[in-house]
Amino acid sequence: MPSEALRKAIDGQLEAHDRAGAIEVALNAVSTGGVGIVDLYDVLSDILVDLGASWQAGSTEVWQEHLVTSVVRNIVEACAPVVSESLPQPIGRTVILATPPDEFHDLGLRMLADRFALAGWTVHLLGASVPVNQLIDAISELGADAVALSVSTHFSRLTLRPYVEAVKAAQPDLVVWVGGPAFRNEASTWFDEAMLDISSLSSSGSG
Ligand code: B12
Repeated sequence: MPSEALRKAIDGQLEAHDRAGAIEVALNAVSTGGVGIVDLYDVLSDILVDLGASWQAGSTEVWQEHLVTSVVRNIVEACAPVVSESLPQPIGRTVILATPPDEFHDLGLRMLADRFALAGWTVHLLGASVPVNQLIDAISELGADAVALSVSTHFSRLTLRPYVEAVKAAQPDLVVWVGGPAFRNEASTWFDEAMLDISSLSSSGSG
């Protein structure tokens, strides 16, 4: 099923406020429709980005945004068995995923977790608003090789730098990646090695 057709089918279920229908369309697409998990997540991301723009323009109510977001989260969680079945051989590298304090956008991070898993990484998703000392403890305890931090708001982008510096001070050899909507238009003020192009991760979940 091409991405445009999938987008249209999911949009139709969302417009009808049909949670079960949206999940069914998505699961059918990945189980029998030849759609990869990564391709599905790209469609879901596009839906959310358009939703954010529509909310900002005042044409979508906050409750509508919350409803669609929660259906998308349902879809992602419903895909867990498909992701488990598609995992490649482990590559022997471990990544921790988190957002800094007061950054509550964690859905992108959740999708990113699956993208790392589909590329053979061992993944530990800590989720939203993780205090830096707790992240540092988790890095040691879980033996992480890398940390991927997601920020969506400009505010979090500002607080992220001291956060990353604290992590780097405690774990100088750790790879720290940053990403998310707050970097979409202005990545250049960050040091290059902190930016990861997710399309460079293996795409075993696509096609
Ligand atoms: C859903 C949503 C919410 C939900 C969050 C639900 C949740 N638990 O995640 C709720 C309703 C809670 C929310 C709250 C708010 N939101 Co909001 N939200 C969104 C929305 C519509 C979608 C976000 C999303 O899930 N996108 C889909 C995911 C899959 O995409 P993604 O995050 O970009 O992630 C992908 C990539 O970026 C990448 N990625 C992500 N992280 C990383 C990290 C690394 C290392 C790498 C390599 C890649 C990577 O991988 C993902 C998969 O491809 C966006 C719109 C948008 N344009 O993004 C606004 C948006 C992010 N929100 C915004 C705002 C302003 C807010 C609020 C301040 C609103 C308010 N006044 O209360 C609060 C802030 C809450 C907080 N303190 O965190 C603004 C941010 C503007 C800004 N730049 O500051 C946006 C852009 C909307 C807009 N157009 O204005 N929001």
